Amino acid sequence: MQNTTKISKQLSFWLRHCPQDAGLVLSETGWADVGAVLKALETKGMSCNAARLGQVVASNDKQRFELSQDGSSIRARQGHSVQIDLELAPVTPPHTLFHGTAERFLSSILDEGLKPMRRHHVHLSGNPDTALKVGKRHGKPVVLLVDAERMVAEGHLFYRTENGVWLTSSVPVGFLARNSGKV
Ligand code: HQG
Repeated sequence: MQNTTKISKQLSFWLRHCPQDAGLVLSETGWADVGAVLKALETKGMSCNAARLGQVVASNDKQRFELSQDGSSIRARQGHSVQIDLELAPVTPPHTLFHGTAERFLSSILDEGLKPMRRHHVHLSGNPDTALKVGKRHGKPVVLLVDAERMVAEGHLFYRTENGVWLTSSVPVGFLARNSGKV
């Protein structure tokens, strides 16, 4: 059976960024047909059946995907660059959230604040450890503190995905700090 991580990475690519690579069509809310996904995996030499796909979804370390109740559709829970509506309702965040990034991005972040870059939203973490891991993906990590409480007071909206990632449209620099003080 095909390696779980390999299937998971392929699913992330298709369901977040490039459904056309697999001939998939996502619904407005990001769902793809499981039968079509299994066929596409087969074409890529990653043989998989519905039960195996269920295991890949259930065992995913960050719970990146979800299956519809009847098992006929699958979608990514966050991280899209393709335009879809995740149907999330705004929720009140904890007073501080965290963003892990790399040192080399700091000067640009200081100029522009946090921007979604190629995704739909800026991704924030509920705790500094998770943010550190996210930052390490990009280089020497830095964890920024986000004054979510004041952002809410000033009208910014926050969303929380089912796998615990906090999303917002952007974070202006005035809401950012480092542990040592203001950035
Ligand atoms: C940086 C993973 C320059 C930003 C994680 C980040 C997350 C700027 C990078 C999810 C900037 C974008 C997302 C600015 C932001 N100037 N750089 N103005 N504003 N940046 O990968 O947050 O494994 O798109 O700091 O767990 O690192 O994919 O975002 O370093 O939840 O499921 O631009 O990806 O989840 O990088 O990670 P990304 P991210 P998955």
